Amino acid sequence: MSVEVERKFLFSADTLKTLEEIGVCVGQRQFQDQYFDTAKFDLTLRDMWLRKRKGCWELKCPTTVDETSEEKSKAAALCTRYKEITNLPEIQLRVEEVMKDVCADRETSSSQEDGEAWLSKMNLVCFADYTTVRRSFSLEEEGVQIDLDEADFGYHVGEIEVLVPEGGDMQSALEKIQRTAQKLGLTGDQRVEGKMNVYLKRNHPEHYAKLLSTHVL
Ligand code: V4E
Repeated sequence: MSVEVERKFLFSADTLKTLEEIGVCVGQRQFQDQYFDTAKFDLTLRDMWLRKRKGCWELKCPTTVDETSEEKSKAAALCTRYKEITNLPEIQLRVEEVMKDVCADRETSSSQEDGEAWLSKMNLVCFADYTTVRRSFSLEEEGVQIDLDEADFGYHVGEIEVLVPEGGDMQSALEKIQRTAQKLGLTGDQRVEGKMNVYLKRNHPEHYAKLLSTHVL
């Protein structure tokens, strides 16, 4: 399991020009994301994001932040950190833990479920469905990837991303992101909204408001 550390940014034609000068475009791809939760938002209110992308399941969960002074820096506050789980039985176990109180009558382990029966068993339904065109760039800085995303609902956002193996060097990842942000000339000191914020605000304002009021978004 790895931890994804990332900083989002708004990009312009100038950012793209800089990126083409300092990095190498390593590809463009398109993918559909479908996100799942219960009608009461049991997962997302815990900042857990279950999605299916290109036929694969992924669960993003919060990490416990190491409270060193460096990690309390302004630059670190612009970054998010999430554990990324891609192993389906482990995803099902994590979801099951959350649903313990919600679904009283589960008898078998969800890892033995066929197909997607586990979704209905845990009352999970799709609440967001969108497609992204992503251009990815790599830099000389080792392990840094930059993605420029264009979502089909008209929102564009970039992200600087470093994957840290569990227990790996978080500080070095934050520094790599900070150096990359400087190279790109990013000056903003506010967190930039992700695709999901904008999608929910437009399509599911009640869900969005709940996430805001519980400080998940
Ligand atoms: C973690 C999260 C959500 C799930 C989507 O995560 P995100 O990184 O925005 O999506 P995407 O498509 O870029 O995934 P990738 O390909 O990088 O894995 S939706 C909301 N969150 C929480 C969250 C937050 N609180 N603040 C910010 C700035 N982003 C996400």
